[in-house]
Amino acid sequence: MEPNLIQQLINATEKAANIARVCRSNEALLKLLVQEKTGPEANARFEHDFKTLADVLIQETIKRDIAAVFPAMRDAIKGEESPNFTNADGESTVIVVGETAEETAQCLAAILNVEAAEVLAGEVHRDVAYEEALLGEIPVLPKDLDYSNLGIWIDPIDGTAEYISGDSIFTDFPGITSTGLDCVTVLVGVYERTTGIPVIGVVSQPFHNKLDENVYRSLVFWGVCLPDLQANNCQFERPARENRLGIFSSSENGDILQHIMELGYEFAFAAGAGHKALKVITWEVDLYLLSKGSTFKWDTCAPQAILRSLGGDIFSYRGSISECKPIPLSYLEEDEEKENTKCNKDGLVAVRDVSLMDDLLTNLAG
Ligand code: 2IP
Ligand code: CA
Repeated sequence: MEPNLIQQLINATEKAANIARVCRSNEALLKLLVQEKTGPEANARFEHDFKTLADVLIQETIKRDIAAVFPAMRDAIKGEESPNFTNADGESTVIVVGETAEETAQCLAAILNVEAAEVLAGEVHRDVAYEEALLGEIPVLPKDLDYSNLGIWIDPIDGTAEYISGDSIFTDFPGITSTGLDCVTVLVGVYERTTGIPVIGVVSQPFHNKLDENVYRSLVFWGVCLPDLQANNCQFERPARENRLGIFSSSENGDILQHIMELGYEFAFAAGAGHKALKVITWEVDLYLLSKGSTFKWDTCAPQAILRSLGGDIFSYRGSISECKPIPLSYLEEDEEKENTKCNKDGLVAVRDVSLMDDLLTNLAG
């Protein structure tokens, strides 16, 4: 059977979730994770912290696994972190996922103790085939899909602060966590290189289902939106609620919140860009609006593809206001080079129902 990119992305995401979980459940690794970069126990040999290493390792693992099956995509699989680690003496180590667990462990042992290196390498090289009933039926992708025209943005761990601290605080709204492990997501988004349009997304919550102390199972959402194929496992009904509900960063600008309140919205405040976008996908909220440029391509590509498969989208906040019409976020590589940023610098508005944009644009333009 032909390998299926959606299933491969789901498997890669689950492997990422396993690595993220093992870093929290293994005592030696957790100690490294919560270690203060500047504290006396800090990893003095390297200027990056362990959190960054976990991110890089997950990112490089996903790259290797996807490129092995879809070599045409190899050069366009990108993430937040660079795989180069430089120590205090200016010596550089590149995190390389090897052919075998032994090779990878050897590379990691340049930075970590041997036990930690072996545990992590074991996860990197474990075969993962994630097949839960909740995934639904994964469609066969079109035969003529040009894989060399597809690029990938990876956020190995979104909500890193929540990942490290782990403490949960809940909002007044059912199912919506304000901070905590539920706000942590793994985001893998695929976009079309010639158009900059996001076409496939996988979002996983590695800590969604707590089975036991330190034992969690992921909840995985996927969506595909190609010209002749729209599918997803996100057919949620909008829960009954009196008012429209918006979700925001706790640092959102007060004047903007005031405008949105005047439109009849209630507010929930939560951490994690991927987590907030996911709440729009599940329709637990109607809107995620961020007026600042504090998210990046890797935060939005995956949820935007899923939202598009549902008839929703993620728009540029300031771009839409200045054009007086909804302008979707784009992943065109030439724009990125021109603007010299991977940031969604004009903010964003994520909606499942795009007709909500009319009201917002009329009222926020002023
Ligand atoms: C962060 C993370 C933060 C979010 C910020 C993202 O990514 O999702 O939670 O801020 O925009 O860039 P906020 O929670 O205020 O929305 P990362 O954790 O990968 O740095
Ligand atoms: Ca992020």
